[in-house]
Amino acid sequence: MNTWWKERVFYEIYMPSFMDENGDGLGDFQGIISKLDYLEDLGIGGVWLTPFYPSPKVDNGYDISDYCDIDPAYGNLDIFKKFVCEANKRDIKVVIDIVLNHTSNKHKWFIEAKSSKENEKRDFYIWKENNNNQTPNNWESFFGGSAWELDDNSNEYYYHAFAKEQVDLNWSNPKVLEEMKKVLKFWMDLGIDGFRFDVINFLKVNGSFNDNPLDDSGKQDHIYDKDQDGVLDVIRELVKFIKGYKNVFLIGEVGSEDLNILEKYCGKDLLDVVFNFNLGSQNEFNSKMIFKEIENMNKKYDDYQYPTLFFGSHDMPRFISRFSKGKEANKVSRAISTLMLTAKGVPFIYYGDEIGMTDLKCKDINNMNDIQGRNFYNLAINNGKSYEEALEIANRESRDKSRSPMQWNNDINYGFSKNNPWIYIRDREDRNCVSTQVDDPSSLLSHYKKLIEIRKKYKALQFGDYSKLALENDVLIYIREYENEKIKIVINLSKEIVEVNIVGEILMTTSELDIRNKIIKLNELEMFIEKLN
Ligand code: TEU
Repeated sequence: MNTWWKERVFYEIYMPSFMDENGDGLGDFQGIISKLDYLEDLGIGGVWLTPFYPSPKVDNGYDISDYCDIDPAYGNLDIFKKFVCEANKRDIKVVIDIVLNHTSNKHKWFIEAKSSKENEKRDFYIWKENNNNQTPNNWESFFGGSAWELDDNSNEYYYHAFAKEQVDLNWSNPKVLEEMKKVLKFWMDLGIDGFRFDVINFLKVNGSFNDNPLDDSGKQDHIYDKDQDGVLDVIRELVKFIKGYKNVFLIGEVGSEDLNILEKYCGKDLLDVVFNFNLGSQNEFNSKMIFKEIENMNKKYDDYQYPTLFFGSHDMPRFISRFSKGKEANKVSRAISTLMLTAKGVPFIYYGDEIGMTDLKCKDINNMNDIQGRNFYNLAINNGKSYEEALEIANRESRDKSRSPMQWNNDINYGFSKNNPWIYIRDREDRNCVSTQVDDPSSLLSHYKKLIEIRKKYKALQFGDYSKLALENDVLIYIREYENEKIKIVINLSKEIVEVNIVGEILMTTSELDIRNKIIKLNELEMFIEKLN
């Protein structure tokens, strides 16, 4: 099997926020096309696009109402084809995000299913009869509140793991799989190179519909509504169908931080890779945890499995904001990006991280866009919390933080749009942007560019195994080897200054070199990459 994705650095584009060409305040495909040169120059080998399908956008596109079209706000199928062609010209592969677990409540399948209990699409979704207005069980939605919504028309509940407008499909019905195969083929025929499967471990729920247990703090342990028997069989079927058609890259979003669960989803006849949330989603910078995860992935994964390296996404606060408490943000970014682009795994850069974009803050609930934040706000108010308390909870839960528009320059709306962006940024103070960094060799953007250049040049950084992987006094040291090539990476995660002897050829460093004495002094968070002979 040709694993072409190991050679590439991927970049997540959050559709609403990358570049708005038509001036409606929302990103679009023409906008992305106009920035492909930027991505090529950075060395990006593949983009992951968040959902762009027609959608009421209750959850910014993760509520799809038509799987085989483009939302008019983002463009149309002709513009999409042009985008794929322009990306390919620059050797950029296209990975699209597909939500198989649920559809929008405005999808024609659900509209039909809702119309009557006898409708042939009824069984595309999960229904339970209404007994005395009690929800069928205690399952909670991941956006807060019950996962069951009563449909007045039929007096039955339907199941939704996320918003009530995101209705879970019934994957025990083989017709759902057949319909989805058509969808996947449709996009493969349009030339895409990969799928990112949203919450793929949620496809099946437990047929017993037993209550989920609660832990000591009253938090629900989701043991019956994800990772259920049969889900891997469905995935195997999907993989067989897709790979039999085209060697596209299959990435699973498996909502779990447990490597024992994650590893079940990738490998031979399964997905190519799954995101490991445990690596990059910590709230604080923790060198030991980061190292442990890199080590665990290396130990656990077999020859058919490959780690992912990602520290940011549209679902989590930016790592630069999480990790830089008490540390210099710029140095944190340089250290983490070094690890992300040189360790073993497929790297995914989240747009804007390469210029050091920080979290967006929300001071007024009326300016909050994210459904997760707003739902938790409403629950808090209903539970008697004050406005300030509820706003704090909403801010903790809200995913708006990492979704603010890409900062192309420091003009109005950061050069993202001629008009007010879809998300409130009027009081944003972050001045990190592309235009001030692109020609500055000492900028963070140049640091990313240089790392990607090195990664692309040395096969050891794409395919190599570790011949050494260690955290010594909080200094991360690893050597990656492939054929006769050996590349050594040292990142000082400790607060102390460390001195290391230079034994090979220095390819890159953020520290002052003392070439005469063949010594390199690394301050906190400084790094070097060395080619060993
Ligand atoms: O995210 C799934 C997921 O992991 C999150 O819902 C997570 O459980 C939640 O944010 C807790 O913080 C995917 C998409 O990436 C996300 O944007 C969607 O909202 C969600 O699925 C539903 O489609």
